[in-house]
Amino acid sequence: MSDTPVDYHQMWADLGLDLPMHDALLEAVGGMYGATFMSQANRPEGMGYLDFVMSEVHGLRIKELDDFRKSGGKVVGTYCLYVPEELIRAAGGWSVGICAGAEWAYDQVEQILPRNTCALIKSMMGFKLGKVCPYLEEADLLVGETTCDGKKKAYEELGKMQNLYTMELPQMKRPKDVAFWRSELVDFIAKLEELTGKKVTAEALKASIKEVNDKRRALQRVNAARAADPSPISGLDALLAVQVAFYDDVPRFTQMMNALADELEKRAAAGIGVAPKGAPRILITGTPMALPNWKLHEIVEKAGGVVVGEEMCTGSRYYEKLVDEDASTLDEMLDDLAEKYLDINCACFTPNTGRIDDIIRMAGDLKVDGVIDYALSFCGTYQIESAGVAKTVQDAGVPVLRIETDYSAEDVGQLSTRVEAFLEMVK
Ligand code: BJ8
Repeated sequence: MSDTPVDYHQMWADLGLDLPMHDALLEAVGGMYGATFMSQANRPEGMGYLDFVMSEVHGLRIKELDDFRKSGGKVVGTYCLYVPEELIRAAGGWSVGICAGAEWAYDQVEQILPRNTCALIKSMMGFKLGKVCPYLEEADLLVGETTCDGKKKAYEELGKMQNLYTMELPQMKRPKDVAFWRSELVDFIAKLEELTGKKVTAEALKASIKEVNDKRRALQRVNAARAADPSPISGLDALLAVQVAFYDDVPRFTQMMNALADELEKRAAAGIGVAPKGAPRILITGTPMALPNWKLHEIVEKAGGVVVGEEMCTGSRYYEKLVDEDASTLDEMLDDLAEKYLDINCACFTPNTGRIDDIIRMAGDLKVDGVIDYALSFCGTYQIESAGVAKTVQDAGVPVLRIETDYSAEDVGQLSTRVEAFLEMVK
């Protein structure tokens, strides 16, 4: 970590970014980050690493990707949890999750996509059309997937602008669907091998399974510490850790998250928290919160609550399940990968009862006072699940607040009022 600021404008220009717009984006995100994260009281010292990563989010990390590519490496950009990072790494590539958490270039997006498209898809398109995302431009290959209809069709448009491969994801989880998904993994390996020029060997895949599992285990430790009252880490900081997990260097991130977990475990044992003991404890479930979407966590925590868990793709769905590490042949490892990945609970599947089971289990483990069901506007799958989720969780004795929103700041006042009333009620 050096104190001397580095000027990355030439690197961004070489990537084809729109420099004035990109400067404006960085300034806006930097301002938001300062106001949202640095104003929190009594943060764990280990968050210094994530503060640093965020301060270099389009700088040092992009330089690392740039250097990797200049030495012959390939970068693969992904948008969904179902795309196995283990396979990308086993083929010698680096995987980066592409952010889609801010409104950008919607005027251009709405010339291609309907206005009533969810914010996540509009943002994914806006970063491309507005030429402000260096991760996108560093990606030698983007990987889409047949999850919701909006994403599926938006990938067709994105594929006209960049090298994009789409994986076909089944919509059910029967044995024949697992077998089909396994065959998609085999095709994906062939695509990756063609891209990187490297064979996916059993040895390489075994190593990458272990490496990615280690990352998930570190996040499990960080999140397990949130069961303490008071929670030793804010929901905002814990959310940030998972958001960063999608694009940071894997071994380095794992090491830093284990150090953070060591600190959190000590804080929990000593009763040190970020909010007073007894502050309303909230579990959030729903659509993912891609960087830099911190809106709902900020609202909850500014209102005096503490978010202690996220049942979402930027939360437990990312780190809870591990790939079995006992396999020794490529075939066995593919079986394990297919099984683990198809076990993720997404509303694009029918039925999706595993999600509700997870919410109830997490609500108990984390001793939550209330659940907030969060759906992006125009996300049909999660919006339709919302009523059923609320009923089952309420029947289990946990109060639920249902929220539908987008990435704009327009409804922050109204949402704050509803969240404040909810926190008052659950206590
Ligand atoms: S595994 S949740 S990351 S698909 S919010 S784009 S569903 S209309 S994001 Fe997702 Fe993979 Fe599932 Fe997770 Fe469509 Fe809904 Fe928009 Fe969504």
